[in-house]
Amino acid sequence: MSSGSLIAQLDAFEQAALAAIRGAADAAALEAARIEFLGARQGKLRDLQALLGTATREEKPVVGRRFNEVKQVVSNELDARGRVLSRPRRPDQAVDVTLPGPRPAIGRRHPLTQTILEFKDIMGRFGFTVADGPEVEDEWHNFEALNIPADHPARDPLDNFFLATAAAGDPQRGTANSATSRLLRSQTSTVQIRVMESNPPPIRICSVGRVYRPDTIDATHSCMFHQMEGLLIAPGTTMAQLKTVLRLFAQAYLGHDVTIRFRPSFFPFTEPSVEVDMSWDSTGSRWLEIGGAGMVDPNVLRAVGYDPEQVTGFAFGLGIERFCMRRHQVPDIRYFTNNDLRFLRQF
Ligand code: FA5
Repeated sequence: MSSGSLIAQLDAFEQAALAAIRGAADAAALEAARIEFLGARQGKLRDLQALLGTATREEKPVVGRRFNEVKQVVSNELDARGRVLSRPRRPDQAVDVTLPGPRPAIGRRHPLTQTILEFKDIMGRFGFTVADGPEVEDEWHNFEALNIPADHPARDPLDNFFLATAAAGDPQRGTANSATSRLLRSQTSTVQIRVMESNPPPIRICSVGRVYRPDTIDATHSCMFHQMEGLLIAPGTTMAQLKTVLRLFAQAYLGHDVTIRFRPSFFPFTEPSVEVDMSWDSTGSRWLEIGGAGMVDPNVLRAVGYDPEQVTGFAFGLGIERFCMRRHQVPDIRYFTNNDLRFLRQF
């Protein structure tokens, strides 16, 4: 082949390649042009390169120079067009105002908050109104009025979070011995006392909130957890009614496959007292304690100014985390406070 026709072929290649590259409307079209003209296996330039061998010794320098030049020009054009296509388009081209906007990420309630709301709802349907009490309590409401005298082991400073905020001049600042000591409440039973102190019977309340205990943390124990207290004071209240309310409550929240069992127990503020367990699943092979309950002790009724000859009542305190764990089969209480979004997004 003469050098003239080889040069002409290179010129024609250059024109066709540049036209295809400049006309590429997007990255895919540009890539197709690259493969067609510069592709290492089937590109047109590769075919022309194969023809270079047919040039004579004298023609080779001219044809070779033109070949390299064409290759360079086409490559540069390819790069330049690539940069243009990857540039962000003008806003009026990029935004289609008729499309719906991006959805904002919507948060959701923490599983324990969901549980608390549902607990209050169920108790409302049972006729219990919601009462509240402070998390920082005095010893009267946390212990004394609940028939837990000063020498009771439950008041051990090592078993409670006492605060170093006792009244000024108190030599026992922040210790359990001080009559003015304050502590983070260890149970929601404190609210029983507050409600009875300021309301005459009959009473039918529930109270949900945080309680604090320096317990060793494990799969079912935390040092900050939630309880729901229930208190019903009315003439003729019986233990059978208490058990029925607890069973109906557990079934309302967990469904009818849950089994509740009662074990005789002791609490200073109820007599008789029971501890309440629930089956962890339908196999019935594992039980988890969910609360304590009993008939309000006459000493408690006296402490709030009620006449135990006139009124009776029952009370219970349930662990909210454990109900929530059972409902969702959460194996470890620590998931609730780890702030792992992969866990929280499941609720
Ligand atoms: C009480 O706190 C009593 N005030 C309950 C009560 C109220 C009895 C009214 C009688 C009348 P107890 O310490 O067992 O009881 O705790 C009640 C429930 O709280 C337990 O059954 C358990 O479900 C939950 N709980 C107790 N300790 C922890 C903890 N460290 N972490 C998570 N949940 C706990």
